[in-house]
Amino acid sequence: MTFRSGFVAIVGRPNAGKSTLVNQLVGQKVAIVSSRPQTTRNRIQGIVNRDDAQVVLIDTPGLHQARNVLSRQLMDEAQHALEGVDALSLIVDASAQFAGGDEFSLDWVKRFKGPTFLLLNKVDRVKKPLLLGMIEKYAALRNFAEIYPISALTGENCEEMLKSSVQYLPESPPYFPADQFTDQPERFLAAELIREQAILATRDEVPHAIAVLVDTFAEKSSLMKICATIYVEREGQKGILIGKRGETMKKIGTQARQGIETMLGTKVFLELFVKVQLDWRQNPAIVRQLDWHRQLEEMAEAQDGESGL
Ligand SMILES: Nc1nc2c(ncn2[C@@H]2O[C@H](COP(=O)(O)OP(=O)(O)OP(=O)(O)O)[C@@H](O)[C@H]2O)c(=O)[nH]1
Ligand SMILES: [Mg+2]
Repeated sequence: MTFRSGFVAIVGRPNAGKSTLVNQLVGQKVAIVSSRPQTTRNRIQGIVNRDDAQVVLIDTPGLHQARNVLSRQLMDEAQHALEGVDALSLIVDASAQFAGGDEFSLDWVKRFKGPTFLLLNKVDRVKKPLLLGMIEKYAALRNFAEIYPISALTGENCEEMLKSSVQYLPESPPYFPADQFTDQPERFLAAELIREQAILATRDEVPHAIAVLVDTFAEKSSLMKICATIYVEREGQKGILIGKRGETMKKIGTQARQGIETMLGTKVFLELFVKVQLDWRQNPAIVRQLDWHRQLEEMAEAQDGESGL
């Protein structure tokens, strides 16, 4: 039997369902999901193992026109995700009207010269007779390798689409051990699970102004002790996060702790702080700290320095 392995980047507008799709195919929660656009802030690998293939999916921040330091970093992340991939999947929300953002995404993916799939997502919300027209419209816009209507939420047609993308991967042994499902270290996934709950508990502009950094991640006898700081940009946002008599924070803490316990498979002691960092999305030093690929590189360099390498 031929074994194929390779990398497939998933790109598309914010909220199109990229992270939902990666979680659906991996069968594990690799990336956080929310109904607000611009949830994902880093490229994250989700590893799918099949008998005849290993597909490394790369979830990315949504494609949009960058307006601040943070969104420029998000777009850099999307660009990085294209490096060395074997195939690209452009995912669009088929339940929404075609708009300027879709034009922008179609234009953006032109920079990738390899096989490109078009995924018409959220078909659980689309009347089936409309799909044919959509497929014809996209097929006329670009020479896509394949076009698949899917539902990342229900899983409809996802396995078929995955099987088809395997055909575009080279013959190769797997890149990762079969029990590994992501490249994102647990410490950063924990921060994301906290951010997910903070997004869920707030509205309007607050979700975009939230950043989470883990300060302590230490195993203490039979449990994991995690201290994290939730950053917002304004005093008012801090008030919203904390809520009446601290109720909102309490809820965020409880839900996030449960999610982290499921991920780690151990008991967790979680301590959360909230801090205001004025306009952090415009602050390159803070934005850089959210880039965990860079944080890991810096940690490795510091260690090499210590060991005299
Ligand atoms: N009905 C339906 N909803 C979906 C589907 N896929 C995703 N969603 C919903 O769409 C919203 C956005 O999903 P995400 O997976 O966070 O989207 P994303 O593309 O990763 O978004 P960003 O990280 O912001 O770029 C969530 O509320 C999902 O539940 C689908 O197939 N059907
Ligand atoms: Mg996402």
